[in-house]
Amino acid sequence: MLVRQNVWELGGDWADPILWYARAVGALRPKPLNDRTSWRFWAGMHGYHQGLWEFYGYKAPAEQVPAQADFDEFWQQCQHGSWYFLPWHRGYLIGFEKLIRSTVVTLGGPPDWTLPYWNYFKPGQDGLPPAFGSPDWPDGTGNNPLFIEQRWGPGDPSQPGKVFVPLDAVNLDAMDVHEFTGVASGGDRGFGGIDTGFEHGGTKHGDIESQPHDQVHGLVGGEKMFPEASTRPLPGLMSSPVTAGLDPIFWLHHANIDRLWQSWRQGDSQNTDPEEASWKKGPASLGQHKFVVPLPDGSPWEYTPEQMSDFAGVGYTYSDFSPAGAPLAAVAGRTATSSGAVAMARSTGATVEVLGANAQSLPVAGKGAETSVQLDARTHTKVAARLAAGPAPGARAEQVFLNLENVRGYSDATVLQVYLQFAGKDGAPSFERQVGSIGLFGITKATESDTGHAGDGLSYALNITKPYSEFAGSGNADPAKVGVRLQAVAPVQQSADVSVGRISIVRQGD
Ligand SMILES: [Cu+2]
Repeated sequence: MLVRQNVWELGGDWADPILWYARAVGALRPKPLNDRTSWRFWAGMHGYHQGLWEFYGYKAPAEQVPAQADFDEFWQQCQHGSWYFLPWHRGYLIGFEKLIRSTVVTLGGPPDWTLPYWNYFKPGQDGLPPAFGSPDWPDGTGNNPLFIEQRWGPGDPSQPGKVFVPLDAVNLDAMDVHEFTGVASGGDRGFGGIDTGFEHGGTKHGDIESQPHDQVHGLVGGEKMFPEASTRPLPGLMSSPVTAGLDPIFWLHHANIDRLWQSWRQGDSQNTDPEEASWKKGPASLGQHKFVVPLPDGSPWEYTPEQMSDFAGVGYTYSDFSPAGAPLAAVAGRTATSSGAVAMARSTGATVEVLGANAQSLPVAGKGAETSVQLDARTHTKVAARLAAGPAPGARAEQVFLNLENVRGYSDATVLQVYLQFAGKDGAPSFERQVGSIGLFGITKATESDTGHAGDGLSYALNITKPYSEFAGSGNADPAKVGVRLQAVAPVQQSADVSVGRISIVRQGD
């Protein structure tokens, strides 16, 4: 059995699996764009953007993209904002790992090469693995193919390409959500996402996709700012789905997300993959695009979510399934009933009701933005009573969500920490809680209208049940106004035109 290992624990910055990965990447990079086994062909299967690829030197203007038949069959397949997010990426990783392994063997390396994973949550491992942040090979010669200059996330500006994941911007809250499939209407998005057809760029991301997947993309890729106020920021490769597959770290990040999927399934008997035929058989069963990647010999391999869901049959495992690799510090926004037990969230068929919303579209620039949501007093009283009583036997747990709807703009790397400010009655001091963070990975694509997409932007749902319970149970809560503060991890440029169309608070329950 092939075992995918923790990249930080392979036995050195340039341990053999990393060195062979670098050699394979170096061998696949110069291959023609239209070769099904080239580095760039594989990145194009995730997403493609002619302008950015040419600007960054991944495509010469005269170079031909794959012939139409190959382009249509293989390219631009990545599933985001969909319950296919996890299974599509699992098959994509399996195919990629086979290609790298066969390339490693051709170069004289080990026949059991496996893709390592990067678990940024594990203490001391939040930094980009050193081999990826060094312009040089271990012998000091340059041109290390694992090094990418266009990583503009947090780090030491004197060492471009070497970044870290700030742990206060990421969390594993999704691991406590028991339902795979979520709701699109403002409640829980589910661990794995909402029920869609083939969805290359959906606007409502599932819980594990939103966090930590999207955040890590934007935090590693970052963006380059320009002094001219009118110039839009440039996304780092990892910051946008149309360039992410070009960065060799992409695959180690996705191996970690893939690991978390299996870790979730092992974590609780309630955590199961969808049973619907439309999920199991994939979009091909709906008459839509199939999931297909080339094998190392170039022949197509079609796969279904059902095959990907059978973990015993996928041909690999992981060295460790603990989500963080160590106990995690408690996080503020968790789902909890008044008794402190984790609420069981049955999303399907639940009632979703709006408690209140802010008045108008909110521009986000510089350090962030603030607004407030006025709550309907009667609905608030009902929610407060249900949260205090806890769920009746067999009933759904009452849950509360903060929705950030129709977020638009041109800054895929932006990460916003989200805070709620609750006011007390009669001038009692307000208290503030961080309730999560959102990463705008995919926002440019979601903002531009194209065939099949209206340019509605991305929409997020954060579970605020715990802080809301605290607020509602405080005895002198003033529901007239709940403050919402968005704090940017890195300043948001004016030219990026980031805005939140509407911010609402909704309840979900019976
Ligand atoms: Cu990704």
